Order: sequence, then structure tokens, then C-alpha cells
Amino acid sequence: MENKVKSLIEAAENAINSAVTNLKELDDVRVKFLGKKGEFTTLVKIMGELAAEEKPRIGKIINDARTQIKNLIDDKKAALKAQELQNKLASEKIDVTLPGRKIYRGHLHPLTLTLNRVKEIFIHMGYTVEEGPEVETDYFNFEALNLPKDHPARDMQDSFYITEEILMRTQTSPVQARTMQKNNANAPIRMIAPGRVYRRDDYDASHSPMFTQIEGLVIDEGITFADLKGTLDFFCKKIFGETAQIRLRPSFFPFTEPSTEVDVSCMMCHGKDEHCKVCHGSGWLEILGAGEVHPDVLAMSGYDPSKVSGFAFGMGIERIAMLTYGIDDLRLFFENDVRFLNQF
Ligand code: 2NM
Repeated sequence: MENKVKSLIEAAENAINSAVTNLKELDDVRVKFLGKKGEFTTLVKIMGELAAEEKPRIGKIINDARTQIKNLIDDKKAALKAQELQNKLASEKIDVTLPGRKIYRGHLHPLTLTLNRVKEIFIHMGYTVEEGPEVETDYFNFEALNLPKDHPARDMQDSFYITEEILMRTQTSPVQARTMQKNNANAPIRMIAPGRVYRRDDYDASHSPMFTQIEGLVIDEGITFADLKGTLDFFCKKIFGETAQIRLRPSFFPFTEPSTEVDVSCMMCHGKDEHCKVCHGSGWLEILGAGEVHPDVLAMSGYDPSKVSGFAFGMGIERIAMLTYGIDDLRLFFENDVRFLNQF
């Protein structure tokens, strides 16, 4: 019996020291030796067959052995737990001295940046910002702007018609007509209308069937062509720099009379480089159309041309952005290649 206990201790010692590599295996050993159906339970059962005088001595031996094995298991358990913590600390170790990972933030599109700059200049001068629908009626897009039914700009070839009477707006001027009609008669207006416009055009480096326009309208008593000139001169100096100059050439628009095309002095070469890629040596860049609002346009929207007068202007934001950022292909704005967009 004593030998049996001795070999049991040895077997348990061996199992704990060599076979066990984790807590689960250790628990298996515990069950095998100390569990309800384990080796010691069997020993205790055999004890019943011993002589009465032998029982206390053998009982003590068995109890001591059980305590010994229990202690071995507890020690091993503590060692395994310490090792596990050590492994966890090693695997989760972080180097707090490493530099942080860069987080890439998005930013506004170059056209939005340009549009915001233009808007800000006019807001600074007291203009309101008005918006209107991109799907327009023939009436607001053409009729109210003095474009008669047989005007070539109304050709199906030039506009995206949805029905006979509804089309994608070809300019933002319908917003001006809507604002005038919404107002009390002859109420002063100082507004800009930014937004997308649509024309049946090619898609190449300088044309797009969709582009961004900003138009302006000022109406009040005594507004003259000098106000138009001063306003656009101020605008060009703000957007292109204080050395910018403007030049006006006579032109024609159905909704203004007289009408003018506005050029700004070349900000790349200041007219000094005959090979300049931007102005091609002319020294001037065409950037705006403008004029005094046609009396019929005023009258059609409830304003009395004998009491008030006004000026209006329009420009393409893509063109302004191309000039200010030095971009030579319009399509870059619409194709959203991040290698292009990241530069702004
Ligand atoms: C341009 C050029 C000239 C213009 C006219 C009007 C309105 F509604 F008052 F009649 N809005 N915008 C206008 C005038 C637009 O764009 C090149």
C-alpha cells in the first residue's frame, strides 16, 4: 500500500512536470489524480479492506500524499499563469515612441474653392446668393430673358430638352428672372446666382456639356454702365491680384443692351511674353460677359425701365479656376482623379 502511494506521487509529479504545458492539461492531471473518480478515490476505497490497526497510519500517508500532489498542482498553476501573463505582455507590447500614422482628411474640390472665393467677393460687396432649379421651364430659361421663340440659342441642337416646355437650364439667368418676379415692383436687387448649367457641347479640354456658372444682377434707381465697370474691375483685382486690369469690348447678348465682353490682363506674363501659353501673347484673357439689363427684360419681370436700371454679368467658374490654378484641361475637374485633387 505504501509503495502504491509512493508510485502515485511519482506518477503525478512526472505528469505535472513533463506533460503539462497549459492550464487545461494541468486540470486534466488534477482530475486524473484528485478527481471524484481519480486515483486517490480508488485508494481510499481499497483502505476499507485494511486491518483496523493499519487504517490510521495508511490514512495519514494517503492524506499527506494528496496534500503533496495538490501543492504541486497549485505551484504549477501559479507558474503557468505567470508564464501566460508574460506571453500576453510580450505579444501586446507597443512602442509608444513610434510616430503616429497620418490620417488623410478630405478637402473641398478646386471648383468649390474657386466658387467660394468668387461668392465671398460679391457677398463682401453686399450681394445676396440666390439659387434656382437646374430643370427649368422654357419660359424662365429663354422667354423672360428676351430670347424669342426663333432665337438660335433655343435650338434643340444646343439645349437638353426634357419636353417641349422643360429643359436643363443653359445658364443661371432664370434665377435672376425668378428673383425679379418674386420681388415687389422696382425693389432694388444685388444678387449672384451660382450653379450648374447644361448645354449640348463636345467634351474636350475646353468644352463640357455641364459646367458651373456664376451670374450677377444689380437693379436700382440710377445704376449706370460706370457701376458695372467699377464692380467688375474691383472683382478682377480681388480674384486675380491688385495689378489686374480689365478691358471692355463691345458684344451682344439678347438680355443686355449695350453688351460687353470683359478681358483681364494676363496674370502669367503681363503681356510681355509673345509665347505665353495662357494668353498666347495677346496679354488679355476673356473671362466675363456683361451689360446693362435690356428694358424688355426688366419690364417682363415687373420692373419699370423708366424708373430703374441695372447691370448683369456672367462667368464660367471652370475658366476662372483654370486661370488661377494654371490648369490646361477642363476635364480634370470632372474626372476626380485623386492625384489631381490632392494638389489643392
Ligand atoms: C451673361 C452676360 C451678360 C445676364 C443677364 C441677366 C438678366 F437676368 F439680368 F437678364 N442675368 N445674367 C448676363 C448678361 C449674363 O453671361 C455671360
